[in-house]
Amino acid sequence: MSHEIPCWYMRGGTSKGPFFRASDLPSDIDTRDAVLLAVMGSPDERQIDGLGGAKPLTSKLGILSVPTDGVADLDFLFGQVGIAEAKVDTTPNCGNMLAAALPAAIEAGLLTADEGTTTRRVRTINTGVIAEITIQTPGRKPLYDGDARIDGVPRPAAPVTCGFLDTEGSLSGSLLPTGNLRDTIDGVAVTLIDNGMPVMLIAAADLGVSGDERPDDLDANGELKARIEALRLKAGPLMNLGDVSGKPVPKITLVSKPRHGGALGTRTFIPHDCHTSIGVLGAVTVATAAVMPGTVAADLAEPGQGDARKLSIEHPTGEFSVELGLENGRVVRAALLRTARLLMRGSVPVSS
Ligand code: NQM
Repeated sequence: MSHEIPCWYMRGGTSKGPFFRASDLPSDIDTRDAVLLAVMGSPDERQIDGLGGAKPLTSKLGILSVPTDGVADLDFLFGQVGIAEAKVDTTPNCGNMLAAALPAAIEAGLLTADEGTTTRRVRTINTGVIAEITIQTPGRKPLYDGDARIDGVPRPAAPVTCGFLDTEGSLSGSLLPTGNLRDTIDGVAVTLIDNGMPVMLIAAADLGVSGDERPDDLDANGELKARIEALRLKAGPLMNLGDVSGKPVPKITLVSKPRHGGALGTRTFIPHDCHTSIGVLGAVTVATAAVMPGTVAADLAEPGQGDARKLSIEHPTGEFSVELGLENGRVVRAALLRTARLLMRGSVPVSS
């Protein structure tokens, strides 16, 4: 016997995956995850029997519900689905998939749109981070076509603006979980920081690379990847994340001087594959480190000046602009642009 689960397949920023209404999925978490793994085709390196794209950025999903606590308008549960591993990890945030949550919720009939533009508070329930998201809704329907461009996505689309407050210590408990702007692990200087995403920053040069390599070339460098993983396993407990051997956090960002007029050069591992661009809250966290003198990023960055700054974080397919609001030297707000698109609406058959 099989039944069908309604599904909206969305691109959010530089990631994509299916979105579901929580009410359409089993309420028992183990049963729900078994269904989601079958839908995505995991565990299997090719995810050949499911919707997953066999890469971390395309093995993601979102689960939506409407909260009644008045704090947020929409709850978004992000799932990072293991590819070869039978695991749905709902621990971390994903700002890219978050960009698709509001249009998906309107498509799914969970929320109604305003005329013209629609702004709602979307809570990522993985960590409790709340973002104010604005999308275009002429005729009270999400508009996907438009002129906004983000690097890492070939075609322009309608803008999705995302504003974040209170992202400090999303999973690590505080912005600098060790209390230090820099630490040393195995003789390597690192900054351990979490402003929405736990990230270990390392100067690329300290690991013998320039930080300008193509992701494929970095992925092919087994020695570098082994070194990064050894450092990451030690960073995990220092960042209050415990044993991170099976976890997708912390991410690792190799930083270098900007080469294209931006604020900082980056190559980010998420955590085992090199990102073709950079994650959203990863970029917010890296930009935050860049404006904090004493971090390994600040040494190399061109961070600008003042309480309202726009930092262009360079990455393998272009740049990611993050607007930061500072008060007394502390980052208190972040804003950025994404785009999102409905790729398919339908239902997935599930054996029961
Ligand atoms: O940092 C990739 C992505 C992400 C996460 C990752 C993200 C974020 O590009 O908020 O968006 O770091 O695994 O979707």
